[in-house]
Amino acid sequence: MNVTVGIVGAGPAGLLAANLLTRAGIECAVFERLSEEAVRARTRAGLLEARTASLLERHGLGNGMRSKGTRCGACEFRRDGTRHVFDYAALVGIHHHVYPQQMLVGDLIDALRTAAGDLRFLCPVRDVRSGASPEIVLEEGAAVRCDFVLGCDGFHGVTRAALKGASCAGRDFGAEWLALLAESPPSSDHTIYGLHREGFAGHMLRSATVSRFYLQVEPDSRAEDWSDDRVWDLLRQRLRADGHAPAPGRILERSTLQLHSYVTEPMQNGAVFLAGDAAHIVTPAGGKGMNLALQDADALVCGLLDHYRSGDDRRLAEYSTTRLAAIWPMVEFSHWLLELLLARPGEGRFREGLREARLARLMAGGAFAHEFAVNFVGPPASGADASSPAAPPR
Ligand code: FAS
Repeated sequence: MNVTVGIVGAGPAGLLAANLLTRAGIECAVFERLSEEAVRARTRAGLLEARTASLLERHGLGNGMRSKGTRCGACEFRRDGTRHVFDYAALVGIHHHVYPQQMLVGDLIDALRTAAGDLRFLCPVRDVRSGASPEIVLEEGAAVRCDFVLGCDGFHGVTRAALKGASCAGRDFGAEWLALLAESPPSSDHTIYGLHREGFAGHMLRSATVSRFYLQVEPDSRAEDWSDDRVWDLLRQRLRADGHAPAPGRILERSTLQLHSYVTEPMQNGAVFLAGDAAHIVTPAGGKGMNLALQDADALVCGLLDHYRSGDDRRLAEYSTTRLAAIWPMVEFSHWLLELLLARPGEGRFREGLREARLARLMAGGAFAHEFAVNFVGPPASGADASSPAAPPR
C-alpha cells in the first residue's frame, strides 16, 4: 500500500495536519489505534493561546471554539486565604480561548470527514521504518510506503523510535497531580491556582457545567483511593480565599498525572517528522501541550506544501530548528510556573519563601509581569504564521 503522507495518531496534531493536507489536495491517511468513540471522548486540555486561536480561525477551523467556547483574560493565585488576580488581558490586550480538547478533536474529525479525508480508527501502528521512502508497519502486518511520515502519536507512540540519533532530554518533577473532571459549574470566570503549603490545587475552566481540577497528591497515589468527599474537602481547604470556595459536584473522571517534561532533538530524520507530544511533553502548568501540538502541525504542513507546490524544501529542512526555538521557551515558562505552583513540604521555609517571592514579583507588575503575560497567553501570531501557505487564500 502507498500513501503520499502517512500520519500516525489522531490527536490534535495529526488531525490538524490531515485537515490542512487534504484541503490542499495532498493525499494523506491517518492511522489511529483507538476507536473513534474513545478519541472523541478523551478529556485533556482546554486552554487555547491567542495565536492558536488565530491559527484555527485562519484555517476555517475555529467555528466550534468561537460558538461553544469562552474567553479568559485573567488567572488568580490564592495563598493563605488571600486572592491575587492577575489580569493578563489588561496587560497585553489578548485573551485565551477556553475550548475543551475533546470538542476541538471532534470538530477536526468532522471537518476531515467533510473534506473526504482518509481517517482509519482501530488501526494501530506497530513500527515506523525511516529511509528515503519511509514505511508505516501496521499491527496487522501491512506495510504502507510513504513520501513522508508524520509521527503525531503522542509521547508513548512508536514513531520517535524511528528517529535514529535523536535525543530525548527531560525532567521528572517527582510530583503527581490528581486530574479531575467534575460536574460543577465554574466558580470563577478565570483559572485559579491554589499555592497551598501542603500541596497545589487548581481550578480550570472547561464549560458552563463541567470544570477541571487538579490536586497535588503523594507520588504513586491511586486515583480510585480518592472519594468525592475527600477530593472536595482538600479542594475547599486549598482553594478557599476571602470566603470564596469551589462549588462541589459529582466527580466524572479522576486519574493521576506524573509531572514531567521531555523534549526530543531533532524532531525529524530524513522524511520522518514528529509533531506534538510525540516530540515534547510539558506538564499542564500553563496549558502549553495542545497549543504546541497544533502549532507544530501547522508549521510542518507549511513545509510540506512548499515541497509539493514549488519544490522548495527550506521550511522542511528547518522544521525542527524553527519549532524547537518556539518550544523551549514554552517548556521554560511552564517549568517556571510549575515551580511556583508545586509545594514541597519536605523543603520547609526556604521553598515557601521562594514561592512567595515569585508571586510578589509577578503581582508587582512591570516588565516581568508583562513578559509572564505574553508567555502565558502566547506571543501574538508572527507575520510568517499569518502568511503560511497552508492558510486558505484570502
Ligand atoms: P495525543 O496524545 O493527543 O494524540 C496521539 C494519538 O496517537 C492518540 O490518539 C493515540 O491513541 C495515537 N497513537 C499512539 N500510539 C499509536 C500507534 N502505535 N498507532 C496508532 N495510533 C497511535 N495540555 C494542556 O495544554 N492543558 C491541559 O490541561 C492538559 N491536560 C492534560 C491532561 C492529561 C490527562 C494529559 C494526558 C495531557 C494533558 N495535556 C494538557 C497535554 C495534551 O493536551 C497534549 O499536549 C495533546 O493531547 C497533544 O496532542 P498530540 O500531540 O496530537 O497527541
